[in-house]
Amino acid sequence: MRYPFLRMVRLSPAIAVAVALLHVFAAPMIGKRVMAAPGRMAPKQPNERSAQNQAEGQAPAAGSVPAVPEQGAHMDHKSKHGGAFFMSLDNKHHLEGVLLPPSTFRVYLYDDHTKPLKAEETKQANGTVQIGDSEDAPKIDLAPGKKKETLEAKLGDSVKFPVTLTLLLRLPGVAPDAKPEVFNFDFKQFTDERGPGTCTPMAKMPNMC
Ligand SMILES: [Cu+2]
Repeated sequence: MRYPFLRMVRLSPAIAVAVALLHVFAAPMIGKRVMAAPGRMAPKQPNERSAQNQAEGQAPAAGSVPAVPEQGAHMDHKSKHGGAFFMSLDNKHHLEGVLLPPSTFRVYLYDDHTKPLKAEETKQANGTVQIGDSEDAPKIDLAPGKKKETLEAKLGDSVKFPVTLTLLLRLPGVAPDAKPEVFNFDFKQFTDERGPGTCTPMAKMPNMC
């Protein structure tokens, strides 16, 4: 999905306002963070359903009402390491995934102000990653990385580009037996850690990418 942000500056103010309004109204249609990928036919998990509800403008399911964002939170939705940036459904966290040679998938965890989590907070998160988007794919555990705010997994020799990775993540504050939140990453190549990265907007993201 590509937005004409850069071109907007060349438009007249009236057209710019119209484009901005279109952006706001169109975003729920195209901002689905969890996409129904082909071949993933199993019933949606609760968190996926609530993402759908948000995307369709419905009230979130009971128990998943997002907290009111703190002042100053959610002002920064830019990747920091050239990776794919997401906001989580709990409205309290952000994350970024990178794929590094030879086969390391690393997830950076951030708070609502996009500050890196502390080591003790990162320890409260856990997750798995699957190669591809099939629920039957083997789940590879994520373990704490060298940097305090990271979780990592080695994917072995099975990474062939383009590759989709499915991250199932429980963020800090989530019950240990809760359904993990699902994030899909599409990598065409290894991450350029100095590159601009990407950001996937979602409904209810207060200050989009
Ligand atoms: Cu945010």
